[in-house]
Amino acid sequence: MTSRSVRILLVAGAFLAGLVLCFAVVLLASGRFSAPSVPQIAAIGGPFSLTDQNGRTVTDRDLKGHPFLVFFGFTHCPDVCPTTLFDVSEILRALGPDADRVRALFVTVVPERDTSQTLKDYLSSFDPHLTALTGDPEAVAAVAKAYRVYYKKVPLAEGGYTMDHTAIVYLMNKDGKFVSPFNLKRPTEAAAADLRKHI
Ligand SMILES: [Cu+2]
Repeated sequence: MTSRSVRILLVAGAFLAGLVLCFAVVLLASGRFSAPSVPQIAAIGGPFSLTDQNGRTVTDRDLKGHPFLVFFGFTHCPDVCPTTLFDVSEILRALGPDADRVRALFVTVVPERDTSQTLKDYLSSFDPHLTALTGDPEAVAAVAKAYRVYYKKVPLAEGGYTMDHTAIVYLMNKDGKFVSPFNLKRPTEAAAADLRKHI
């Protein structure tokens, strides 16, 4: 296992541990384990305003009425991001005409390098339903925080840098509420059927 995959696992592990902890705290705070309402793990996500690969503004309001997948990364990512975007592309293709009723967002964590034009070039390798988002570093940081996404610049021995980042794909429902991490480690048809349920 490369040190990169170890780091990614650590980041994912820390996130899930945090999620479980939140969940436990909510249940404890509610005073019983058979809480009547859905626990407040829905605090993932929220309002945002970013710019897509065509230079258009996209906000959370544009997503209302559509379930969506959202994932954070960067175009120079050597493996996780392209693999994820490929998997999501396959799912969108499997959805057929229903792909128009869902959204799939890729948010860069390196907005100073990943401009709209860079994102547009990058997306040409993937399904045309994908939207890539960039913006002011502060706006991106705020969205990442809302999704509890961790990212950090890591200098490389040979010069330049790479990014550690949370590799979770989030499934959000058509009201913009967090449903669950979206599992890509399953047959494409099963993942597509899962996403279709939320349309
Ligand atoms: Cu990546």
